[in-house]
Amino acid sequence: MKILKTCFQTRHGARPCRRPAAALAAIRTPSQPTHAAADPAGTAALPDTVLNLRGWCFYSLALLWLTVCAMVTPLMAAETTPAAQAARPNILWITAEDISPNLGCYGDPNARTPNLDAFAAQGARYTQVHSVHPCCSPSRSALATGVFPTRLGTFQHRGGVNVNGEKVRPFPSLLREAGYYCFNGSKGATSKTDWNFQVPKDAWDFIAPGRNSGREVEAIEWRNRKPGQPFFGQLNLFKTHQSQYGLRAPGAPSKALPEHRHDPAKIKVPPYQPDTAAAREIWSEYHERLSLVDAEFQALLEMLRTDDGLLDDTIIFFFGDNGHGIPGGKVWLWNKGPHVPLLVWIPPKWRAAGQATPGTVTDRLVSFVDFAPTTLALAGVKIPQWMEGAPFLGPQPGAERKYVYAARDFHDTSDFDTSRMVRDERFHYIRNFMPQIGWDAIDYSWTRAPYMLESWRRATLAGLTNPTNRQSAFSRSSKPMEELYALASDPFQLNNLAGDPKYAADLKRLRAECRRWMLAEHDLGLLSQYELYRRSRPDSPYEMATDLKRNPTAKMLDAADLANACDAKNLHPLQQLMQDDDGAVRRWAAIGLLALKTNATPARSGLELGLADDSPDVRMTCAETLANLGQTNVALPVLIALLTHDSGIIRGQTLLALARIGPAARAALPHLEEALKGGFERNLGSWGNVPDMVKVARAAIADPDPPRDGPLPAVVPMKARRLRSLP
Ligand SMILES: [Ca+2]
Repeated sequence: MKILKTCFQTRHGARPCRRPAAALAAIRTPSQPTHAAADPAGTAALPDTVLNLRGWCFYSLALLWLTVCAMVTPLMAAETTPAAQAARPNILWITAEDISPNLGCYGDPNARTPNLDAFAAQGARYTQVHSVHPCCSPSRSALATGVFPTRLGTFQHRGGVNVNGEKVRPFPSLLREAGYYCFNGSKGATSKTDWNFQVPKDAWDFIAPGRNSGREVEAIEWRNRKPGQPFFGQLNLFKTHQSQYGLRAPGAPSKALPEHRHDPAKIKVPPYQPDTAAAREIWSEYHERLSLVDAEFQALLEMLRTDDGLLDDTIIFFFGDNGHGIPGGKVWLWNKGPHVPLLVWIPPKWRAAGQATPGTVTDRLVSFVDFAPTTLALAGVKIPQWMEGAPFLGPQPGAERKYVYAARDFHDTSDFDTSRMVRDERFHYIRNFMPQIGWDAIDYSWTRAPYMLESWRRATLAGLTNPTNRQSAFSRSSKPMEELYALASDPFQLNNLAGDPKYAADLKRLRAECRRWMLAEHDLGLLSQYELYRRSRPDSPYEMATDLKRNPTAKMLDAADLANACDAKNLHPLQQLMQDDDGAVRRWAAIGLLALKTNATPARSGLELGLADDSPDVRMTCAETLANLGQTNVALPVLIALLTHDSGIIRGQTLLALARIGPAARAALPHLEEALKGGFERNLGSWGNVPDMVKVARAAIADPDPPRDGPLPAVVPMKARRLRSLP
């Protein structure tokens, strides 16, 4: 009776859904009858005899229907029979924005997450799960499709990529075809697609209004499925998002509920950051948010268990979509960027032997490309060919991975950067393709954590950070081509071992694996973002990737190897590469010359020829190089012209090039102001926060010597200023 009432009232949106927290008992309580199992025909309120008769009729008809369908269209029958539906578990993904494994169950001394810790104890806790990108939309594109963003073309954050739906489909579309009710967002959580490509109409039965719509989600969405229908739901907990912390001055009062507050004095700051009052403040804010999300998670669990009795028929994944939003995490490829927690609950009746039993802790390497195939496997749906990952749970898990991989590319208002990561059980390897720009080239975090970063800057100026390890990373204007970290002896990745002869063999192995992966994936990130879009039309980047004429991965990788060595010995081969037929290869040669700084002086005539190159990327890079060599008279007119290029990507990149050149580009400033009045921002696409970027660029060009001391400005200290004021 209770169940029928639940269904009825939910469909009319009138039923209050939450009950007082029963926290830890939630998982441990013996199962209640499930929605699907207890009431397959929606007749629970009827007398027993009627129920039995109707049930008999239902199953007889179902059997007849099954038989007919099996004779006519066997595949369709397998996907849509009520019998098949009844035999399938519900699956719920609960994602928390921007969290690293900073939960109590992962041993974090700062954490207070009792609900998630109790949940972990009743299922499996994965210690080595990695996103394929340290930021949201590329990560989510891989979660949805099981394909690496560098293969799909979705690696530039919010690049709005064309994904041909005949080639690659998000897995909820497949679940729906197999009879699942699929929803994104529900009461107590937000929706989030953010796949970096258009969400196909067939992907979801329901997507809740977005977080910015101002509309609260009232319905408990799993109740809107048909009786007996299994569901897949994705619920997003937003409160840990980077935007939710970092703007509180040290010592300012917390607005968190008393039970979620964390005392900054008790925070342990990780050693890759200086231990300052502002660092303690941002970490305590982050942990407040984690405690809040812990409570929100428990409320969802309560709805599922206490209100609807669905826990014993629902597989639950809890995980982060990328790492923490404190500088050094999200958007970088050190482990706090892609490394996330994953907790899995599989009800006993849906467990394959030995999987996710209470208290399981596993070090198995898992990648985000494995999530879609795993979810399909758990639902009993065939895994399509295009998926690159393998299931780590279900009836036939794939072999354990030896490596996980990730990429870092463009993010809001930042420089375009390109890095790749390969990690095995023992080592974390990063290959930087833009070593000529520093780790702080990405402005994103700096604008969102001003107090902490200002304190970091001041600690560096006062000599309180270690100049040789990662503590000083953000004060350097360039980065190495390769990084190698030993995970067991250096869990916080302080010391780069890439130059240590003791680790030469491991470096060689991981370097080779990185190259192998990039070639196997036809990594689209070696093309400039402008060329990625231009060359792929009218196809999708995914289809273009394997066309060696349009995406000559090996040739570009060879050129990048030469360019990224930043070695004057490569001057001549780089000059030769400037003659290559392909503009994408010439771009890498130009990047190599830019990285050589004054050592590129002998290449000046070639660089001047490059100012008239067909490729705007090449023109821009040659102009930046020449401006750095003092040739602003020839360089600036080219950059000024590019400020009004048809492509928003080129206009945006030119702005960043001018910012890097700095005061020497002052003559371009009036032209920039003119361009800004004349529709500079049109079609900028992925440039989510242009005004911030413009501020940074203006400051860098116009203000060569900002004051080093004095009070912290109310808003956003400029990254470019910092670059100039540090040694
Ligand atoms: Ca995120």
